[in-house]
Amino acid sequence: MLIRMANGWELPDSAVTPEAAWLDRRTLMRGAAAGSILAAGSPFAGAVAAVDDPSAHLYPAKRNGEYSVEREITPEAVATTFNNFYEFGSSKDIWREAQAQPLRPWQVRIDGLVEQPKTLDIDELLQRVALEERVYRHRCVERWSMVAPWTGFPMRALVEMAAPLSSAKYVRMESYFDANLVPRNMRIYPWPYVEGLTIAEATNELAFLVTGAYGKPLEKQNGAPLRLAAPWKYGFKSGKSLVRFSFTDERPENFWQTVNAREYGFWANVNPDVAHPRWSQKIETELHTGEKLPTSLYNGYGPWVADLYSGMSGEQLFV
Ligand SMILES: Nc1nc2c(c(=O)[nH]1)N[C@H]1C(S)=C(S)[C@@H](COP(=O)(O)O)O[C@H]1N2
Ligand SMILES: [Mo]
Repeated sequence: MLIRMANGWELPDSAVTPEAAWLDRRTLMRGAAAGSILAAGSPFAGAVAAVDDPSAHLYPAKRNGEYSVEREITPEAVATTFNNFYEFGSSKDIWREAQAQPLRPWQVRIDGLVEQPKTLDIDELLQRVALEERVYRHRCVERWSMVAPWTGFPMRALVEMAAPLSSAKYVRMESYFDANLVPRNMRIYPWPYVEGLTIAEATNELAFLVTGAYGKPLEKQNGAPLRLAAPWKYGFKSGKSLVRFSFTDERPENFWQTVNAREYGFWANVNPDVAHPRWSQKIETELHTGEKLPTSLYNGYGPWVADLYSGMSGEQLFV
């Protein structure tokens, strides 16, 4: 079945249905129950991933207390069964389909305006960085939110390894793409998934490359083996299953911008006072409780990132 696209490319209807209809607590709790069965040893559980993953011994990593969140951490079973990962379908219930995502061998290509293009093996990369755990808020443009204990390393470390030339202004991030894994009805999308940050954003201390969560290697549905967490921006900025970092002097056009430029832009910083063309952004629904909570400017991370945007009033910073 083809998704309905009234104005060309856009998020499907599920994204605009009032939460009450789709963010059904019982559905989530059923997901939660499935999650606990998983933890008990289905073939998709972390235990099996640990055997295949040469870096599994790096988890759990020590928590960095500087990024604590006053809200409760979202239960793992919820965070791993309610996901956006369009490569595997447009519903939130794609965690089973996402098990088709390969994790090893995994090479990360670094190219563009750098001293020397290079290819890094994920496990070599993990040897060269210090993993830490950070508890971050995560706010989707569709108005659901969660709090996740990610494990990873500052993106700044990868930028330093890349040694970009001074002419580089942006980093374009590309997600893994295998047309054979994408369901037929999703093949019309402009793959691969692409996102971008300015170099200043990518080297801000909050920009975090995630390889694990909940004290274990990352689950496939959350973007294993390498995804971004840029918690002051709407969730779509944080690309999953990243394979390529290209340094460039041109602002990258991201996936959702290509899909619908009227509704999605480059900056996509969280702001409760700037509505999406089809819905207000003032309130978010906490995934595991269904509670409606107020959204904060920069998702509460203003002290870290507000300076990045001073004097940029001509830019659409919140779209
Ligand atoms: N490659 C890829 N990355 C992606 C997406 C996607 O569809 N494909 N969805 C984005 C969106 S809209 C959100 S909200 C987050 C969801 O992350 P989570 O499922 O781990 O909560 O991933 C982002 N990264
Ligand atoms: Mo999202």
